[in-house]
Amino acid sequence: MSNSEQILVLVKPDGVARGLVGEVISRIEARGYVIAKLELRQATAELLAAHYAEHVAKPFYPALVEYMTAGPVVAMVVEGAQVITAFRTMAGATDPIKAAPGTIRGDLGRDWGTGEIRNIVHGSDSPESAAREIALWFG
Ligand code: DAT
Ligand code: MG
Repeated sequence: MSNSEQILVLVKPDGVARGLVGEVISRIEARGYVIAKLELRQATAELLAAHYAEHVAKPFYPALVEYMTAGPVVAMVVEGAQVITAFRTMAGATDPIKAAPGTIRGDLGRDWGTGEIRNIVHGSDSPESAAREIALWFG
């Protein structure tokens, strides 16, 4: 029996625009995880409202939607045992200026002075979130 799990990973519009798709994929592959699905997508406000349901009512949400619809994202399903915990550790803290060196956000991100947090990647935070988000993006 396999204890493999899946996570939804997004390379966000800043990551795509800055040419960091390969870097993110390289880190995932170098770690030994498997990309099961991958697609370049333009997120819509409707998709994001479902994806970020927990944040819709928060003051930063309008800026988050503007950021996330500024250009295409690369959506991926990544597989492997404990991949959710592993990818969240690889991504680093939500705010790139607090993310540890060695993480995707800590190595590749910064505060751009635009007001919102641009942090290159999304990764589902639990098996339940992953199942919900994979259904939203790839269902
Ligand atoms: P993560 O992406 O680390 O799972 P999250 O789910 O709490 O973080 O937030 C989702 C996105 O929303 C995050 O990537 C950027 C934005 N965000 C979260 N908290 C924020 C805050 N306090 N101020 C501005 N943007 C925020
Ligand atoms: Mg989150």
